[in-house]
Amino acid sequence: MLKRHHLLIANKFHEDTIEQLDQQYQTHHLWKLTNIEKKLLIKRLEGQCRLVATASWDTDPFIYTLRSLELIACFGVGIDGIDLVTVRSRGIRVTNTPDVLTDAVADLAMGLLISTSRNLVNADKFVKMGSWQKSSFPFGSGLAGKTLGIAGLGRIGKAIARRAEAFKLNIEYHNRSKVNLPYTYHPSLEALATASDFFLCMLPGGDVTRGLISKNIFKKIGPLGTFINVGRGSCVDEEALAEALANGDLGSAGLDVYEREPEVNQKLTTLSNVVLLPHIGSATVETRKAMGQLVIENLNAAICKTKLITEVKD
Ligand code: NAP
Ligand code: 8YV
Repeated sequence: MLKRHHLLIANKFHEDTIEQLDQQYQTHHLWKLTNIEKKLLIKRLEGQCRLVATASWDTDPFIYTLRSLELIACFGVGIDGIDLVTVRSRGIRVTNTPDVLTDAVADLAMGLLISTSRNLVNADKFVKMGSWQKSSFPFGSGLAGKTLGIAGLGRIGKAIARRAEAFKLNIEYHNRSKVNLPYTYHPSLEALATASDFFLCMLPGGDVTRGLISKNIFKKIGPLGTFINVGRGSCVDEEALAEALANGDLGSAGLDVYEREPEVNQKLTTLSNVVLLPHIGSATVETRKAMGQLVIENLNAAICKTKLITEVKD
């Protein structure tokens, strides 16, 4: 019944979901086309297609050339890949996939905390390279009694805090506004960094947070401290981070996200005091399936003219 509706898919965000969308809609796979072919497709779809599906943190700007566009259904919660100025000025609605990925991302953040504090990646190499027979592995640092500072105590930040409580960490945080939870609030990132043994960024991307975490923050986290980023790479001055890790201003780091993914600052890849993951916060089979389901439900709601399930509101 829905097959008569056109759907423009910007990128290959999740194969299983795209297969399901292919069955329900007349889909058009934008990422497979040359620029000339894209232009011709958009011209052909004008007036007939009003729906786009895309990854949330990255999209193809060609989607905005479709003047009949009414809804962008994003796969992902952080919508920094979407041109908010354009969508607001044209009244294009946007949906994302909050909550269904919160547990997976919070689990990964805890994984990075333990990997960095106990040096797990180097410990694995130590055993595999036969070094255990020749020397002993250096001690790590414990979590219990230390302070975890969370920049961005939103849905995922709170889920991390709940997990961290079980590890006996003391939780402090910074947001633009205070939340009603018994954690210490800091009105600035600098104050949070000063208080933190482990400073964890769970901030969204976009212009407002771009480059907020820089040299002065790393100095305040300090030579015994750890910086974890599971939010967005754009929040961080990556060059300053690599320098702080190399010169000892910052003790260690664990990163899931980067300034220019999938490119990673070459300096970071040569350091042994940083754990680097390829943006896998939500990458479990179950979570990606749930994210895809939410994309489909939002598109179906738009077609049926019922309330969108998870519309992004300002
Ligand atoms: P959320 O519930 O909207 O939480 C965002 C938090 O950041 C809020 O508490 C917000 O509080 C705070 N915040 C926003 N802008 C700020 C600013 N300029 N200064 C200080 N605090 C600010 O979102 P979420 O669901 O937890 O997701 C957070 C982000 O995680 C996403 O946007 C995405 O970038 C990232 N993410 C990464 C992965 C991964 O795979 N690594 C997966 C999912 C999500 P205030 O509004 O009070 O400031
Ligand atoms: C990505 C994420 O969407 O939800 C977000 O904001 O960063 C991730 O879940 C995921 O990598 C799929 O592209």
